[in-house]
Amino acid sequence: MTLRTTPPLPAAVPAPDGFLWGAATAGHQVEGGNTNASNWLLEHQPGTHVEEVSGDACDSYHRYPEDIRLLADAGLTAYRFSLEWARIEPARDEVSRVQLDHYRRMIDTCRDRGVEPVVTLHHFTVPAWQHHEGGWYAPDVVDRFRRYVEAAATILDDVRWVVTINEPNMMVNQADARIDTEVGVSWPGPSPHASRVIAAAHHAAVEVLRGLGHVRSGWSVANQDYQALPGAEQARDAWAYWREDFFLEQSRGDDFVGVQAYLRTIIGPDGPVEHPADAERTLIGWEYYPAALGHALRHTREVTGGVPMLVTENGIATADDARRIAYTTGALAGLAAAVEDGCDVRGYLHWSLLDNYEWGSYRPTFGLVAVDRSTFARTPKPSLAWLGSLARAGVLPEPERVPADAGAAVGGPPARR
Ligand code: GCO
Repeated sequence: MTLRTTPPLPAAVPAPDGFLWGAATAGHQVEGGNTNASNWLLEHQPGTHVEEVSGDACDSYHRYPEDIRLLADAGLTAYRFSLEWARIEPARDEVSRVQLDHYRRMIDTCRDRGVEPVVTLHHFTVPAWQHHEGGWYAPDVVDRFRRYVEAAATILDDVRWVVTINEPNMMVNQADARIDTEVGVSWPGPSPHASRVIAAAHHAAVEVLRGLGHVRSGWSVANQDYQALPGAEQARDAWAYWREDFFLEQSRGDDFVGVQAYLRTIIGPDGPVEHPADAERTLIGWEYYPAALGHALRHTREVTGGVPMLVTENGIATADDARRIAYTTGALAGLAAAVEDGCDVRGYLHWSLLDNYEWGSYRPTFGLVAVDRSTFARTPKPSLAWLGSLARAGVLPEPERVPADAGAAVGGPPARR
C-alpha cells in the first residue's frame, strides 16, 4: 500500500522566474518571552481585553534553526520573519549587540539552508520605553524609528528584501485603540495624523536602507478587498482611503510593496455590511474568501502604478488542513490570473509557518506546521509539503478570475469594482 502524504498538485501554469515561495512569522507571535515589548505590557495590564498572554509563544527565539530547516526541507525558498525593536534597543539609546547577533544568526541560518531571508523591521510592537513615551504618538517617534533602523541595518549587509513596517494601516487602528482604552470611548476610525507619522517613519527607514545599496525595501499593507454594494462606490472609496489607499500611495517610489490579503469587506452607503449568515467562516470569524488575494493584487497595482508586489501574507485560520490547501489553491489561482493580466508579483509568503500567537489567543491556527503548546514540538501539516511541492515544481494553480461581486454575496445584484 502506498501512503500519500502530500495532496496532489492542481492543474498548473509556470510561476514567474525567480518567484519566491515561502512562509512568514512575526517576532512577538513566535519568539516567546518578549517581555520588553508594548504588547507584553498590554497582555498583562489589569483589566486587559486580551484572552491569553503570549508567554513562551513557539519558543522560536531558540528553535528558529528547526523552523528554518522545516521550511527549507519542504522545498520553500524564503522565510519572512521580524526583528524585535524591544530586544535590539531595550532602553532608549541602548543598542544590544547580542540581540543584533542573534538576528544575524537567523539570517545566516537562512543562507546556509538556501533560503532567502525577508526581514521585517517592525511588526506591531514597540519597546516598552517607546510605548511609555506615547508609542506612535511620541513627538520624536520618526527619529527614534530611524535610529533603530540604523542599528538594524548593521546586520543587513547581504539581505535583499526588507519590509520596513508591517500593516501600518492596521497599526494606526491599534495606536488609536490604545488611546481608546485610555479615554474609554469605542473603537475610533483611522487617524490621518498617525497615518502621516507612520508614513514619515517608513520613508525615513527606506532612506537608511537605500544607503546600503543592495536592499529592496517596502512596507506591507493589509489589503481588505473593499467591495461596494451597488450605488455605494463613493462610500466605499471614502471608507477605503485612510484604511488602505493612503498607505498604498506611499509605496509609489518604493522597490516593492507587500500585499497582505485574507478577506473582503463589503461596503454599503453607511459603511461595512454583514456577510450573509450562511457564509463559511474561518476560526477567526472571517469569511472564507480566497479570491481576496487576486483582487488585492489588482487594486494595489492600480493605486501604486505598478510597483513590484510581494505577497507577504495570505492564509487561513482553520483546524482543517484540507481547507487550508483549498483556500491557498484559490488564492494562488487568483494570483496566477493577476500575473497573466500583467501584475508584477515577485513571490508568495504564506501566513503562517507556525501555529502561533494571534495577538490575544492561540486558538486561530494559521500554521503550515502545528506546535504543541507544552512541548513546543513541531508537526508539519500536509499543507507544508503541498506548498513546497508547488515551489519545487515552480508552478501556480491554473489562473482563476473571480469578479468582485459584493451584491451577490448579500443577495443583491452584482456590484462593479
Ligand atoms: C496581521 C499580521 C499578522 C496576523 C495575520 C492574521 O495581519 O495582523 O500581520 O501578524 O497574525 O494577519 O491575522
